Amino acid sequence: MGTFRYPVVLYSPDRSRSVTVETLVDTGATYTWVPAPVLQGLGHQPSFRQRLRLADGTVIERDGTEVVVEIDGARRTTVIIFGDPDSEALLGAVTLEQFSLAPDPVARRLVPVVALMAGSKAVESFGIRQNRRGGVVRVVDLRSDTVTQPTPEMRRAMSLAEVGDDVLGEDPTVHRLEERAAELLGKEAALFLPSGTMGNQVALKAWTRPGQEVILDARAHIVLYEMAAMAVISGLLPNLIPTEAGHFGAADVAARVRPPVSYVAPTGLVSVENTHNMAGGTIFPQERLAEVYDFCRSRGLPVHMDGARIFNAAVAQGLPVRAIAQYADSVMFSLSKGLACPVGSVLCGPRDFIEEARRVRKMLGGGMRQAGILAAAGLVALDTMVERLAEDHARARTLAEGLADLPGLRVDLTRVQTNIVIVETTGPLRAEALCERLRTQGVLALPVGPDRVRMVTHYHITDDDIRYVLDKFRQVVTVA
Ligand code: TLP
Repeated sequence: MGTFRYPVVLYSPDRSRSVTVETLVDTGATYTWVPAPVLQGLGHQPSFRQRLRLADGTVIERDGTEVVVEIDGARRTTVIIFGDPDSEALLGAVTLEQFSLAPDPVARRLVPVVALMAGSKAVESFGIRQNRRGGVVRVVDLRSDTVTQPTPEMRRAMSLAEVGDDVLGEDPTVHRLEERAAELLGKEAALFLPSGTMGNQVALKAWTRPGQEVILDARAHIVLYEMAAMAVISGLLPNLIPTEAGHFGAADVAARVRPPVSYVAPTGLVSVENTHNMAGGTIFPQERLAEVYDFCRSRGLPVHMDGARIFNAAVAQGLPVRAIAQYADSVMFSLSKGLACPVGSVLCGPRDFIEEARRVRKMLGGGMRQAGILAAAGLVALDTMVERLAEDHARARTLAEGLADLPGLRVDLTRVQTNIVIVETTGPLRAEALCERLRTQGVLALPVGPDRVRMVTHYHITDDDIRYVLDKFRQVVTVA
């Protein structure tokens, strides 16, 4: 045990360049100091958040990434923690086991890890600015839960994933994810896709034929944010239901179903969104879903659910996800939002529908080859990231309640049911300007209308971040 100088060879991310640094190695804590400029010079950037347990039991989060290093002639993949060596003596107190094992993707075995620490300059290069005293100004990114980074466990699973050519049906990890998803949602089969948009559009095309109408909410993601794909790809017309909270009943559908006559476009599908993004993460009430589904069945109309955030709906209602999915013939859910995967969504439904969806996915260029690398993260997400969504919901609630008290802002607290908070501006400060002011204070939010700002809580947002955001809001709304 002790601290001594030691040569460490560090490689650039593509391994084309290397630098040897003589650095202090602390054998007790198995960490090494590496000056930030060295890491920056090699092109390293933080790529995930790492939870660290200090000797006193406190858990902190820091950015990290993986680098290949050579120590004593042996190459290994190791974790870098981005911190500020001047102010953070704390890593010295990190318990050994936090850093003692990590998978080596090349050797496919666990190897000892040396944690390296980069100074605040490297953190700055990630978009986090320094204040005048040299401390770090943090950035709290509430623009979307899509900004989440894969967890270290996902990265490990990805690096070790068994893969094959999925277009040839030979990727065992994709198969495992599809089987797991189908089982969880209570459907016969499932299909892994690169995005939620593709999942929705594949479903629309697989259920309908050109020249039909789709009944759905007027602010559905499929209507507002999918590039008119239903018209372009599938030749469909939307038949819109204007809603306040994103949900509707059987009577609303009944009023829009076209009669079977030769001079109107027939209704081909009904689509629901749960949770509803633009209504503020609202849950489609179970009784209404059941009512819509029963009505559609009686008319022979399929129901698709854009369940990008269905796990939020399930956790918030204390229901198994299949209890929600039972009221739709097909359900698309996203892995890359609150579940923190880098890429991916899954479409679940009857076997013959999924077979057709597989053909449509290929037609749209969504057939992926060694996709098990991505599916591996999905499997970790389903095991580890679902129950914790309750934390995001609690934080969204705290944020919404704090904002509701501020002048010039209005929040409909009845709509804050999951991880989304939509705040309306009521004074002269409009959404764009408010977001710009917040940005200069290190808080990122998304304007979703002239007077509406959306904030989404997620895996990287802590209780302290919420206090910080409320504090910054207080400052920016009280400055004229
Ligand atoms: N939503 C994104 C943006 O596109 C608005 C976000 O930041 O919330 N359905 C719903 C309900 C969604 O919210 C989204 C993405 C999608 C589908 C599409 O998923 P991706 O982005 O994977 O194509």
